[in-house]
Amino acid sequence: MAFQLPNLPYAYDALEPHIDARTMEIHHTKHHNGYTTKLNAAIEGTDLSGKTIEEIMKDLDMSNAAVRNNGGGFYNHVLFWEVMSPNGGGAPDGELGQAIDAAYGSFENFKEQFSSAAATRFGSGWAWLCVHPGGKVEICSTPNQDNPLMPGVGCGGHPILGIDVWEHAYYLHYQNRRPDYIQEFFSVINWAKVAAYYAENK
Ligand code: MN3
Repeated sequence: MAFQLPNLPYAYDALEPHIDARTMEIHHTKHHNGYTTKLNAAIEGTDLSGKTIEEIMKDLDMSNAAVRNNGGGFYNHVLFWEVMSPNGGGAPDGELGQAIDAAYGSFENFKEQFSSAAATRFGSGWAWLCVHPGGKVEICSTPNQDNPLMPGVGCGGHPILGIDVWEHAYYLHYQNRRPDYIQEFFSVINWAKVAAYYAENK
């Protein structure tokens, strides 16, 4: 069974004005679709075919550039769409909120450090909030389409929140103003979904 491009859980214009409809449509139908197609081509007829995307990520041969780039691209964007919502924003409460406070002192300090990780990622990549077994959370960042599930990326735990800082994620609307895009991303974070990923993977 080949991997399929998932539908977005909202309309392309649902995240306006924070993320514009044209960016969302191109990002989903061109970029994510491209990673999906190329991932399927890369694993067809290999022993990776039939595995889940998480299995493929965790056992990845990092020298396999086609699966690293396109499998990462597939997985990362599936998470990205899910952790955004037109009803998003605010701050997490419950056990996720407590874990963030325990690690970073306050939500405001977490926001500052997460934003810094996203802003200072040189070139293309992602910033993440991950959870380690036991429930500790950690911010980290990876280049290109790498992610924390991959072996040896120096960014541990299971990702529960990710922001795409490739220019294709923001350039149409924000041009070179990546920090403005990161600020607006916080207005669409679906903390209920992030909390669910936290509970599943802690
Ligand atoms: Mn992208």
